[in-house]
Amino acid sequence: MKRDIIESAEVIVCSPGRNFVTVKITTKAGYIGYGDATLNGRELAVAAYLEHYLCPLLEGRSVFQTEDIWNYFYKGAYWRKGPVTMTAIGAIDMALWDLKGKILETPVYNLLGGKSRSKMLTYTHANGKNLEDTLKRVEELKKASFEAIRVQCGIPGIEKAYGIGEKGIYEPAIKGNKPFEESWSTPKYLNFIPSVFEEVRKEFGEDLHLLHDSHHRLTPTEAARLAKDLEPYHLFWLEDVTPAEHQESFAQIKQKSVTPLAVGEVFNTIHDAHHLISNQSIDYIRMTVSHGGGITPMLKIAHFAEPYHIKTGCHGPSDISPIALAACLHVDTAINNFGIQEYMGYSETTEEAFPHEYYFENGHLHLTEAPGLGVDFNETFARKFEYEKAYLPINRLEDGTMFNW
Ligand code: EZ4
Ligand code: CO
Repeated sequence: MKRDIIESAEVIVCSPGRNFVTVKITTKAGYIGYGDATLNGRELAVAAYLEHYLCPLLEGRSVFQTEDIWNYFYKGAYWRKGPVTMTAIGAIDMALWDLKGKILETPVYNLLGGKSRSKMLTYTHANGKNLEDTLKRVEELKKASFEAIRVQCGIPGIEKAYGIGEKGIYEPAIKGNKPFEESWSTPKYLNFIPSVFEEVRKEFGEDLHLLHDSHHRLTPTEAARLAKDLEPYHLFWLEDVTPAEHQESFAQIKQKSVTPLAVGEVFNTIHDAHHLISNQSIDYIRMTVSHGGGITPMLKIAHFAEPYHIKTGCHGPSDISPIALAACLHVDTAINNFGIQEYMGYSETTEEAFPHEYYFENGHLHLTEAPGLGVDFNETFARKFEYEKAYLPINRLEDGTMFNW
């Protein structure tokens, strides 16, 4: 029996710690590969796309044909791109790479170029309600060995700003039948944020890598002001300064400031970023391996970015499962132009549902020699937690105008 021929592909929707959509592909010889199809707040749309349209076409295909299968789904749908489509394709792609590694008894990174490094510089989030709280969290994360920290802070006068967690845990999707409403004032934000970084540098010195996420809220002019105001604090990067659909915006910002720019967590194909890369308007490309169509396209994007001096900084929120995080880490390990890996961490329930080989130590994520992606799925345990609808928040200006979240 040929070990690489697919017998079946199944979609599992459940909520071990939070909602996750997992693809399980089984070969006729009994090998099992896993992919992550979680798209925060839109999970069932991806599950339906997979169940009705992609999974039934996999039976009889060879898991080694990642390039042909990816294009079969991408070109073959006629309707291209979009987060739902690309997350669905991405989950299958990831599961196929997992299977290739398991069948060949080697970690996936060995199939992508081999080991380019032994560990991945990793950043996590400090989300304080106020300055004091933020400084405290930076201190805690430094003690926990992080060398790179994304610093967010509650803004005086804004009741519910982006990225601020209760008791240290930040989870943007909230269970219920309607999105939670946040509010926003760009002037208040711009007037306050530089003072946060001034304080963080004063307290912790120059050696810590500091990052910040504006979460798509500024115009190019406002973004340039912030980037310039933050220059004295030498950020590792400033993330998502403008809504990223408009690629030309970034060239304007780049001309006005030397603060490094990162973007890409909502991109789903190279066509969202090709001008950004070829015009050298950004410093880091941040696509999510799962939402960007999987390992196959992420590898191409990283290679495309390399001659333009652009490094990767893959999105690694807690709303992609450990399977997708592992997929990031295998790409990170294999490419030359790796920059940094985001890592928000998971609840104990999520950890139990997805036992994994990767581990965090001394500010870095590490992979082992385990075959495939090195993440298992404890299906019986995970299925005990039923899916519950949860939405990402929406965001309004203080006068009620709908704004970018
Ligand atoms: O808002 O993953 O950099 N990280 C982020 C995340 C995203 C969420 C959306 O589901 O911006 O927190
Ligand atoms: Co972000």
